[in-house]
Amino acid sequence: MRFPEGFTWGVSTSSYQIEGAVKEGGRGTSIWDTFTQQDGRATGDEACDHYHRYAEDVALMADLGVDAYRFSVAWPRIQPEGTGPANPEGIAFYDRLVDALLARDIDPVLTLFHWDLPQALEDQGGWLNRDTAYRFAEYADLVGAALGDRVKLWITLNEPFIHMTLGYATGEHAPGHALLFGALPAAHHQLLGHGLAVQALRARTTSPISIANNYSPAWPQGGTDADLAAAATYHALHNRMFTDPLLGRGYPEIGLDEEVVKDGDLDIIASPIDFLGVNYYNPTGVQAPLPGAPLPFDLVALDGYPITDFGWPVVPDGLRDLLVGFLTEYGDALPPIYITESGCAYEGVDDPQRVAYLDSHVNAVKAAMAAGVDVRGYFVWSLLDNFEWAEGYTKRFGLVHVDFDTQVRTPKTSFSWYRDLIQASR
Ligand code: GBH
Repeated sequence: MRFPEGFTWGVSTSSYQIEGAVKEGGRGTSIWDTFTQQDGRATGDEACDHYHRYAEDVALMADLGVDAYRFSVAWPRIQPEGTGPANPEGIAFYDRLVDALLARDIDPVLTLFHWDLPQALEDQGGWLNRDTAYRFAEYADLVGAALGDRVKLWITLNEPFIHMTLGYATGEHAPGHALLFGALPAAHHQLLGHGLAVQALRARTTSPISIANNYSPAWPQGGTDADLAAAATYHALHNRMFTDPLLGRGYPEIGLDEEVVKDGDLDIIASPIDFLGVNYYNPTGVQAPLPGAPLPFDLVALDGYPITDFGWPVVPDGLRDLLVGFLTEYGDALPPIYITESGCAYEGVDDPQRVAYLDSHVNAVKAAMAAGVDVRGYFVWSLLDNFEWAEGYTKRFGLVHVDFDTQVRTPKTSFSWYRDLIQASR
């Protein structure tokens, strides 16, 4: 089976991971600036210097032959303090980027929030504060007003589950709170902000609008009822919590405090979306917790699979199962799907493991499509090696190698492979 005509091949990045220039263009401070200033951590101060080198990066994408580029807007470039009118210099940067893409026939796919919250909003409680949802809608309106005529697909949030978990439950990411289940309001407020932003954007654009979720099939390790129940609980938390309410089904039972969810919130969250953005890396192994453990599940490594430089298992079947599972779970309520991130960390400019990884995952998408899932596009994470959050610059996900001393870009073996795949599927 060939990919249908009009299937979108793309690459993804995010603002804090590539832009650098954190003090330029009137940009305010984000939670990631604050977080990385501690304990000698790597920072995104320079990252890939994309803020200055975007034209070179767009030229690389034109060579690659992609149909679309998914990037994110840094909220603190648009509203340095998280509120108030748009900063013209911030808008101007994304204006230039969008026009450069369109000039090369590359569709701009814009994510409004990929984790770099203005620090001023974190000072008011960040996503634990319900107000942040309303601030987010105002920000969405400003970006919509500026770019609504040219962006081809809109994505409100990137991976609210991961942002809640690593940012608010374990503290591995900014803003660094370790609240365990106390983090759940950060999920609800992100989803509320998503719904409000969808409504704001509708007035500004006719382009499709959605969200990009991280999905991980919960694979029970061990066959006891308790193992199956633990896997179901993890599935509800990681996957269903960020999908059921979008599709009008309300929240699964995951212990979200009833007082956090106000009357009318679920209607706002269920504002119709035009597609579902799916970021997939790997399934999660789940077992019953030991007696007295703090969480209702125990996450365990999946044995028997190759692993990437990050230690994550390579499981293309997980992607096929995930997509086919959506069809079973949501049926007619399931909108078309874009794979908004898929990729892996490996060293080297010659990267046959990345080629094998991407090839097997593209085939998993094909298999899901053959089983009836409506997938419209596939975006590789990432165009460039970049700032990999808690791991700094030690994990390389790019199709293009970046020398972080010289900023020299070198296309990898996987870049040529992806270019050939795109050409062959036209
Ligand atoms: C995405 O998050 C982000 O959107 C992106 O910014 C980031 O650079 C990219 O992925 C690569 O990290 O079961 O122990 O093997 C991905 C979130 C969380 C997905 C950890 C994979 C594996 C945990 N990831 N998960 S494990």
